[in-house]
Amino acid sequence: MTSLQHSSSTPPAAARSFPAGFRWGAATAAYQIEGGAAEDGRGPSIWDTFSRTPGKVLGGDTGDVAVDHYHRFRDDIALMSDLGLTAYRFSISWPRVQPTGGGPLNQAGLDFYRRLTDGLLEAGIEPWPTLYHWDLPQSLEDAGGWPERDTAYRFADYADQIHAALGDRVGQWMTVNEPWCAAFLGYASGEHAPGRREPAAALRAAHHLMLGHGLAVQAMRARHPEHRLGAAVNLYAITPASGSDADVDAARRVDGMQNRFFLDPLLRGSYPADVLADVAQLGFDECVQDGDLAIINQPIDQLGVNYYSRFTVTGEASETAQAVSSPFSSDSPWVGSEFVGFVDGGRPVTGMGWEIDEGGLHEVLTRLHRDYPPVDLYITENGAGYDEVLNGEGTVHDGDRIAYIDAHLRASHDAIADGVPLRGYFTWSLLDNFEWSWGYSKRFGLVHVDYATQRRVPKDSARWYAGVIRLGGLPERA
Ligand code: IFM
Repeated sequence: MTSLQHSSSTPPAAARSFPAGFRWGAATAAYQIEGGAAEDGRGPSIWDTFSRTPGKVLGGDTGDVAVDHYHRFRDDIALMSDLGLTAYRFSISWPRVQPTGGGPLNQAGLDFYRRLTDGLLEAGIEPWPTLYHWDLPQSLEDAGGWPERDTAYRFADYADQIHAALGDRVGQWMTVNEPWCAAFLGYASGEHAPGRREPAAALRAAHHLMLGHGLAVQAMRARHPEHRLGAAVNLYAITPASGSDADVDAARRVDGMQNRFFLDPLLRGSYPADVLADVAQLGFDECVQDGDLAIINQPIDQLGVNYYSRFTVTGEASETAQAVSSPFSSDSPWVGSEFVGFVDGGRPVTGMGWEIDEGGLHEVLTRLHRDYPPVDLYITENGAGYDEVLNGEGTVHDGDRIAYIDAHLRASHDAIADGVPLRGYFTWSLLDNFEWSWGYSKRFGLVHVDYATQRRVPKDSARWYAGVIRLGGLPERA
């Protein structure tokens, strides 16, 4: 019996129980937790370069040490066991296993993932690796990065080699995480590595990320047809600020670029015609070669949905119409030449300033089920970030996070009741970690990490989530 488990042997029945086999997980990503940036032959990534560039990351924070998961992974697996997780989503650091983005794998880096996956399996926790969570080897960026077609082929080669090495013990694979962020935050707004502000290049990056996904799925499918393969996309619920033509069209454009630009090629094998028209002046068509869409539209077994918030969108410029903690800026040419702004939707927000709307998750899930070919769905990220400190008792009473996850789990349960094939839920995140351009200022973990000592302390949400997992669902609200 562990500190996070209850002592009674038979939990009460959950009023909202999830189906048998539902995966209860938590998610992390390599650069955000591993540290060990210069160890065992790991090569530099675009995030090493970006975070060391003054002014790019709050407080000048880097992932050099992060939460030292590279050395503490066994303790972290013990924490997962305490929580009762049945699955753990993590990412493989491309530069750790293939330091320059080409050639044979780095044995020491690979061994780390062997030890990690073996440790998870010994603990009865299913490993869910993601192959790309934004840490592109710097050498590949030096050669042009994701806007270059060759990067997709380099990614497929890396995926193929990792799959050959770990496919005997890992049967669930996600290719790319949130290609929208990698492409548009990395190459259009420049808020993420590599920090470029080239909208046309961002569109090419998006296409090549998806092409890389398709090529990787082909390679992995050929080796182990029984493996379950997919990608994780970040989807938003989008509402026009009013019924005006300008607002409705702005919502269409944002939905097109944020959601459909990824869902349509992945699940239908075509780009949305309206988005192509919106970005026509950027010459996107030129990078799409014959056969690419068929490669991108490989049959997949599962789609990962990362959901955090809803955007309320306007097409009418005003003083209040501005980006509300969103990566879009009012003059983003990549959502078309017309104005697009974000307005306050009047909902409570998390510590990131992101509006909390669990109804949006239900909307996203039911839309996928209704409008796209059938595919198993997993919520591969969902959670809330706050500025948190340990209290006088040495813990964190994170009732806001509990309320957030509880509400989103209830919305997920409703979606299942509505027929959505939702098979699992991974909260973001297991541990507090490096929140990209926010550095260590925002905490998403179920487990608090003291960055000076690396001491881990489960928050109230960890105890609460362990109870949900043990119950297999949620009690009816009091
Ligand atoms: O921390 C990130 C994660 O890496 C990708 N999805 C959103 C999370 C919270 O911002």
